[in-house]
Amino acid sequence: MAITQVNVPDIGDFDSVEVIEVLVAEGDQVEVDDSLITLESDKATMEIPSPFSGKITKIAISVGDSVSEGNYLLDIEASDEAAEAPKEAPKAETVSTAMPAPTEAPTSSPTQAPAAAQTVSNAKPVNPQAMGAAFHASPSVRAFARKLGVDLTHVEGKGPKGRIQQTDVEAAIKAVMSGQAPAPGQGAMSGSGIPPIPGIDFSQFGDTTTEELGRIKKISGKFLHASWLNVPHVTQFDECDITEMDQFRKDQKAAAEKQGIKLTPLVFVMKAVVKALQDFPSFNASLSEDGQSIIKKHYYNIGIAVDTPNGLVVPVVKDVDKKGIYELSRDLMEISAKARDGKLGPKDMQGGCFTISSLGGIGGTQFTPIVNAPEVAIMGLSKAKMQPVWNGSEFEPRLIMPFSVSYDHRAIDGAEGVRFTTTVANYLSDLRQLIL
Ligand code: CAO
Repeated sequence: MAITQVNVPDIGDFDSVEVIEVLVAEGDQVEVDDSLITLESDKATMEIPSPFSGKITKIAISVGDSVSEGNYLLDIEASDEAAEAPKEAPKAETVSTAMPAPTEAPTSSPTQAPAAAQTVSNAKPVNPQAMGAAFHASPSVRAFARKLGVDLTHVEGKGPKGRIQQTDVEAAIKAVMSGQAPAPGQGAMSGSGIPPIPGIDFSQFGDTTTEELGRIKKISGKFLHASWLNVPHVTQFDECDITEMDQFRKDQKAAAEKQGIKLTPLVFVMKAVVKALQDFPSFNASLSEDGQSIIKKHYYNIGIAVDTPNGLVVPVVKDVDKKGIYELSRDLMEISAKARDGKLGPKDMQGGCFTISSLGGIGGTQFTPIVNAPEVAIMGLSKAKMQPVWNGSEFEPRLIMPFSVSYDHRAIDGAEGVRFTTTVANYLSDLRQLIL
């Protein structure tokens, strides 16, 4: 059986390229096209395929050597059919010289071209793979990663010059499988590959106890995280003068109580918000799943964030546009009681268009609520306070309520955002406008 010397084939304009991988060992059996060596220039990585099947009898280069076209790489003892094949097989058409194989492999340095009599430049043309700026990896490593569905942009290369090796891909898979690293895209729920927060053993600093999160916190946490990561949020801060509104509320309070109704500022805000949603339909909307369309809703259901001992829930008050202040107050009392008793059904929480989160009964000056996706906007109410307001000739005590609106910037522009908050503030400062 003939021993055939394999040299560096035509590698285009590249000269003196580094051997970064020797993919075979002496004694290995190879088939036609099996990758033998990987070369890397500053622009591309290239694998040298085997021109025939046979056994590797000698390897003349090692990782780190520099080689050019014609340099001696290794010897293959071609199998019987393979020895014949180069003449017949179409793949062998690229053989540039067909000299008899040397009986002894030359000992020349890989950077020197072997003597013509010893040279069989038989390799097929290589397929250089351009090196992206993102990572360096040989074609065999790329192929390995592709086979296992690993995105190499998420793999840290530990090879020379940060090159990604097969062992790096294996380590990345192992880290995900063992839970030490999140699968790329998993943490983000949208493929953003967020670096994980490292786990810390806090007991090294003092006593700790660990309590599992409640069911509602786990569920709402997932939705909040998805919205936080998927929705480009903008929060517009504003404030409104609710002096007259609150006076009206107080005037109605006793009468309302007689009917078992507790009147709070929230119901007035709900009415003002709905009127503003009618003025600004893109706030009463959702984006289509592909993000290419806006779905405007012609009904006005408002979600109300309710704080319960088990966590945050958002029941929905339906048809707010069709209801008066008393009816809305009744609905609000009913859903908050159901929420706190853990008796809300799925229907109570469906169909919302816009959400209000009111912390006004507790305190705070401003906060940035997270959009309750797929809705596109949410309002946060903070505690109203008496403040001195300049009326042009003197300071007047006025009840000022700070509020914010967070919105999905894909659906709503900034100018529209502030027009919306200004409009809500106007309605709340003069409730008569709601009946115009
Ligand atoms: N400024 C000043 N006072 C306010 C106010 C505001 N913005 N909003 C409510 N108040 C007053 C009410 O008038 C009431 O006082 P009176 O009894 O003297 O009239 C008191 O605060 C308590 O109101 P409330 O909270 O019981 O009622 P509400 O209608 O304002 O709110 C509900 C109902 C269910 C929204 C509320 O109880 C709640 O759960 N809020 C928390 C929501 C939450 O956790 N959001 C955060 C989401 S993000 O994590």
